[in-house]
Amino acid sequence: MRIQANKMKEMLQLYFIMGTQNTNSVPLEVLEQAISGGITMFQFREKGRGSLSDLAKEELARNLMKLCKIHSVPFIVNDDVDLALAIDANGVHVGQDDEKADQVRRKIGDKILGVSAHTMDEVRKAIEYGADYLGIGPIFPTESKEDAKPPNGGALIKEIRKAGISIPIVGIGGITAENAAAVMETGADGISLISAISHAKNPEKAALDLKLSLLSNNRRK
Ligand code: 3NM
Repeated sequence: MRIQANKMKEMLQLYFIMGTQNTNSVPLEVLEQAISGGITMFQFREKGRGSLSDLAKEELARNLMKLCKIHSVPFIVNDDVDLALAIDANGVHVGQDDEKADQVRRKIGDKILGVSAHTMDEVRKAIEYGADYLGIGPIFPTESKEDAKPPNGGALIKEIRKAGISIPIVGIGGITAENAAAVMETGADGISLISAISHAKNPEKAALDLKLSLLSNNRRK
């Protein structure tokens, strides 16, 4: 059975993304601290200069996933469908330049499928192709993705909601504890981020601060 939208929205609240290229520390330790700080989902995104491949990538993925399993944090693999299937991850996230979402859906059955979208056309296609959630960004300028588009994600999330589309949405790009509430106000169900946690001196505190900023946003509603 495909994941239900309300359960998906809960998982998206504080969605941490990381690969070895995003930290100078030990990835397992960063993830462990992020989990202690309260992240609700994790994506393994091993991409860009100096990233691992083949067996080294798979071994790290397995170790990170083990940690997530212990703490009941869903584990998503970015782009690499074969890896997600080989290790039986909870799902896959693809961008517009990766394998097409309808093909991915056929391969992964009922596992979670996330799709990055940057236009209304991409949003509608992703939904038609079977996305369980959309990643919309960048909301703010980001240094974690070399080919990131100009920031405009906040406007797109508002447009999606104005069109009456209720699919679970997570905002991405330059999100911090200071601007997280503004992202939620556009109509997002959660925030996803790399550097706000992976570059933090204390990833546990960074995750906690992000969590608190979401809680204070809920109270204002
Ligand atoms: N995707 P940080 S922005 C992985 O716009 C990714 O689709 C984006 O990293 C998109 O939280 C981005 O450090 C990088 O800004 C997010």
